[in-house]
Amino acid sequence: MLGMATPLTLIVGNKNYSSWSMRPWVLLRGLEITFNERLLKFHTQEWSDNIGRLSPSGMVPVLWEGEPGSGFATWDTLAIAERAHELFPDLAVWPREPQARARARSLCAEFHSGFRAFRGAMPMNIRSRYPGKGMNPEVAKDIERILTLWTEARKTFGGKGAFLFGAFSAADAFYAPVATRFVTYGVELKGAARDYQQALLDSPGVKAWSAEAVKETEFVAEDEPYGTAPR
Ligand SMILES: N[C@@H](CCC(=O)N[C@@H](CS)C(=O)NCC(=O)O)C(=O)O
Repeated sequence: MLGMATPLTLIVGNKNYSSWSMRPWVLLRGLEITFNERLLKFHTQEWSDNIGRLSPSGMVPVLWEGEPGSGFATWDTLAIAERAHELFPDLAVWPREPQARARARSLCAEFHSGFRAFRGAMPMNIRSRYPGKGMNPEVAKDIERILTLWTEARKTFGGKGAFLFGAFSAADAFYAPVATRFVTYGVELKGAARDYQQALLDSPGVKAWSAEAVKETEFVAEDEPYGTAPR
């Protein structure tokens, strides 16, 4: 694992549900960057007692350099990816080739600000299986666009590597929760898109996050449009 003088701490939410938290966690882990984790579960006393101090935006994820709460904070997934890029210039958080780097940023930004139908109807829920749920014409259009982004990036920039831009990068971390959603909602992929999805699911960061997600038992109603709260 690679380290740096100032310790890093990532504040995250529930691993089963928090797709935004998953992204920087998978990115740092995938690039073998050493960091501490502080998990605040949604709708708990621990969340209410700490979120104001640990998150300037009141949301997760947040990356702290130094002491969480008094060190230097970077919040929002896109900003965290950029901060990691600056802190670890040798690690290729973004692809090294300028056009590939620009395209990787486009893919992340497009997901960050878009795909609302898909995100709303198929919220991340790693431990659950709801095949067929959430599909409608708007969601199908979003999925088609995602698959186009994946296959074009693989074809143009993938080279011999298994990821969107060859080696694992922030772009893959951004689409990790998409790969797990396709499993949850039984969206079957074909060809290059399927191969890429599998490479992502098999990548060390995604495997490690998912292994912890499936052990969680908390039921968060707003992320469970198809589930029933346990009694
Ligand atoms: N644009 C933000 C989105 C962060 C976000 O929506 N986080 C959710 C969890 S996945 C959250 O903190 N929700 C708690 C709340 O809104 O109170 C990012 O990219 O980091």
